[in-house]
Amino acid sequence: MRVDVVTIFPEYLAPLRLSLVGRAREIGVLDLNVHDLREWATDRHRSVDDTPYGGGAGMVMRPDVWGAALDTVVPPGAAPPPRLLVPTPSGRLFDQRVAEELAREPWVVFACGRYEGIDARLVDEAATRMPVDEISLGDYVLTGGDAAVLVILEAVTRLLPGVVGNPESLVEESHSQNGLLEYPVYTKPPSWRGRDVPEILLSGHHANIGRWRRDQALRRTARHRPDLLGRLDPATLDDRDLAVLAELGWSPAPPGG
Ligand code: JCZ
Repeated sequence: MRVDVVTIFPEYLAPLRLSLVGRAREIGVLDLNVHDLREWATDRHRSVDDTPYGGGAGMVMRPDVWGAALDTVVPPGAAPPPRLLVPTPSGRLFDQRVAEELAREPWVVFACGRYEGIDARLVDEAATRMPVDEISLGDYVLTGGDAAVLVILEAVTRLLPGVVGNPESLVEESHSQNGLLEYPVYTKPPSWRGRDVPEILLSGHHANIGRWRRDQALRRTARHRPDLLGRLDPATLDDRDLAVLAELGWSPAPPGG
């Protein structure tokens, strides 16, 4: 997978040399190129922003500088074109489904804004030449797109072939992507500061352990993410699930909504 990132803070992406993303680059499954937007600035001060039309606080990134950058990174006529991702709090929510979708792309370009964001014409014009997604990590405000790119790239890179040392963990993870939060995990020592590992996990009884873990996942989901319970397919819930959920005061929606 080829990835280009355009930013005014190329150093912000330095952690991408480390850890899992670093390994992905070493083994050649990720070709990551970081570009300094100011290379496409044309004035003496290398400025990339200006005051907003219509007034208001802060500065807006200029479409002409961004347009020149994208023309270089994505030469007109590049076929097939890359997917352009623009982090913004007003974008489509990033989640594991989007990560899996992106992991199948051969080429992704990130446009990292700062200040009050990028002139809206940039996305409109780019969309005439390539698929564009404005993408949000969630309902909170960052100072720029760079931290979002770090997060998105980590989530995507670990899905690329050969990056995660033990591919079984990806398989297990996709099994556990049953719409519930993860069950709690434990390791040695068996007793720590007066707290014992739940006895059932030491029992070696795998069916009971599986059931206990599912109960825990249901309880955690009800507590932290009740919105996810509403999205479960009732056909995936067995009698024991329904009993656990009923105890928590939750019952599935009747079919047909
Ligand atoms: C550019 N401010 C880009 C994205 N989920 C999320 N929160 N905040 C952002 C974001 C904020 C930004 C820019 C200027 C992304």
